Amino acid sequence: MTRDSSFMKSLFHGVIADDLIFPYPSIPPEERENLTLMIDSVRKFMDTVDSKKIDREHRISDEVMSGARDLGLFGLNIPTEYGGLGLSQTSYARVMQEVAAKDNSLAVTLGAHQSIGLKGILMFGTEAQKKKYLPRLAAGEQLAAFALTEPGAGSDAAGITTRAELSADGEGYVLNGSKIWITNGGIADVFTVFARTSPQEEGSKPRITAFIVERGHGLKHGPNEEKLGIRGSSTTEIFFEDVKVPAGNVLGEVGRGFRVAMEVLNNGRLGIAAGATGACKSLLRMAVERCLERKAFGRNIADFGMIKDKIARMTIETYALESMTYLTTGLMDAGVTDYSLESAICKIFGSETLWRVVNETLQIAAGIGYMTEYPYERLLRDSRINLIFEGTNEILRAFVALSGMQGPGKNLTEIARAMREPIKGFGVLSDYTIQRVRTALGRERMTRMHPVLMKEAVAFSDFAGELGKASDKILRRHGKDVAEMQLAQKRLAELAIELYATAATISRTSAAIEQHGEVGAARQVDLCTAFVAQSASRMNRLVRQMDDNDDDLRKRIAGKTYEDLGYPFDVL
Ligand code: MYA
Repeated sequence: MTRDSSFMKSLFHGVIADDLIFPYPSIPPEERENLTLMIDSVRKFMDTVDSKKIDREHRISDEVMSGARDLGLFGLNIPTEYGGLGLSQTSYARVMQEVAAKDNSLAVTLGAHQSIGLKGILMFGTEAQKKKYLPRLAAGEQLAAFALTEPGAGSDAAGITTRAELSADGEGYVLNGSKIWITNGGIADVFTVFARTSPQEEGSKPRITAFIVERGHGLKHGPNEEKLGIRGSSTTEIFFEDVKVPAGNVLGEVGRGFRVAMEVLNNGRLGIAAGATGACKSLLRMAVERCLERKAFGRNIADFGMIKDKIARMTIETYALESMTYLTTGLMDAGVTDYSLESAICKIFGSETLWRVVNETLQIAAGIGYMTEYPYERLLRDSRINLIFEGTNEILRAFVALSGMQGPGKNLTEIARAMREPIKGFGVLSDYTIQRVRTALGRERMTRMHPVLMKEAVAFSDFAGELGKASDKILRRHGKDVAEMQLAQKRLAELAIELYATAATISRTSAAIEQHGEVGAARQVDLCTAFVAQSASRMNRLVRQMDDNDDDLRKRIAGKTYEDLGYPFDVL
């Protein structure tokens, strides 16, 4: 396997790239030592943060911002030569996990700054751009924001209409348009802005260019939006009215800005998974504390089976989320360059796990969970956004399925061509036959797990075969209409999400057994066994529904409800 291989893209091809995910990534000892110290300081600092006050006042106080600055929290992922801490992806995620465990408004402010706001400069900036912008961003003297979304372009990122035209003197670009829901919009000084640099033409994809725009260039922002949650973070509209940006502020190549946006988002989505991991762990602690102190029918509620079931599920899913998040950051640290599917999967799984965990924690807290005096309802409000921003979970499911099928799809096109020219196409046909036979016979197996996890690995390998078969079948059945088959895409994406979570959990647990022995790692083995069993039953259902489903019925019902503009029936 090479650095540009993706574990999940290989899996869609029916290949289990064991060597990418085994052994489970670990942090080098010297980095671990620094990270432990850092985590300790961040925890102490976060204990001083009053989240209730932030939520009530709709702003993060100057003291909190300055405490974060002192700890270097604005320059975690910026290399030391530009004044940052130069943390690896794994250490960055681990620190953001601690911040999000305590306060989501601060996590989102720091995340919008580093995960996406300045990430374009890190990934695509020239040396001059890095030298100019990164030191002040690292120190937290300036904040960064990422400006892509527009009123008519949310999920459809390529549909933006903000224009950038070459200025009359040819020395820069003039930007006109507006962006909405920009995190840090009211407080940032440096914006990564995406604008079209080709005229708007019916049916043709625009050429998009990324720019570094300074507030001083003339960009304006609207008032802070009133939001359901993460109320301490700043979310505003921003406006460009003849904003002149020097040509030296083009980020990456002119016309290649869509790629900049996608690569930044691929990277940024892991911040949500890391934050969700932190939030889940802290909710679990709160839920357990509540279970142990609350009595009903003369007993602790922790004794009741239905409560134990909730706590067990929350623990199992948090374990799987943590496993996949740090598998992915480990892959990135190892230099793997294509992690777009893995990071989208982590974002979906992370945001949905957190949503279930926060909901169950509130349920365990029951009456007090609903009262604003306690933190549960705020945590519920704060968590909801994760299913929406950095790509809604719906568009990301479509992305996972379509992007995953792209490889097998290309294969099928080549096969079709080869069948028209059987002699020239012999190589392609025989390769394809070998791959299909391999998949059909189920010879692609996970082999590098610890033997204790043999049963789990067999389940993984079996369902991995099903993913290959399912994508093949969907592509043959729908051809190029597959882009319209969203329910098939959803099932395929869900199968892929389950598989990645399963693989990560097996890999991490294998490493735990190797390190601590079977007895020492017994708890992790239980979590892994339970997760894989639950996941396998979900995968079974998904595979069955690939052929046996009521998609058409549901689409018909939705169609009628649209026609009636809602629900038309009354009992009386
Ligand atoms: S920021 C705004 C977030 N917005 C989005 O995420 C937009 C979602 N939409 C998209 O991603 C795209 O429009 C989709 C494609 C995917 C739908 N990596 O024809 P195409 C390539 C690499 O499919 P479209 C926010 O919310 C593709 O291969 N390449 O494109 C901030 C093709 O290449 P080629 C990719 O149909 C909130 C080309 O692009 C990718 O137009 C603040 C065209 O593809 C990819 N992913 O749409 C967050 N996708 O031409 C703060 C496509 O070569 C977070 N391509 O074949 C803080 C966190 C911490 C707190 C946590 C607390 C718990």
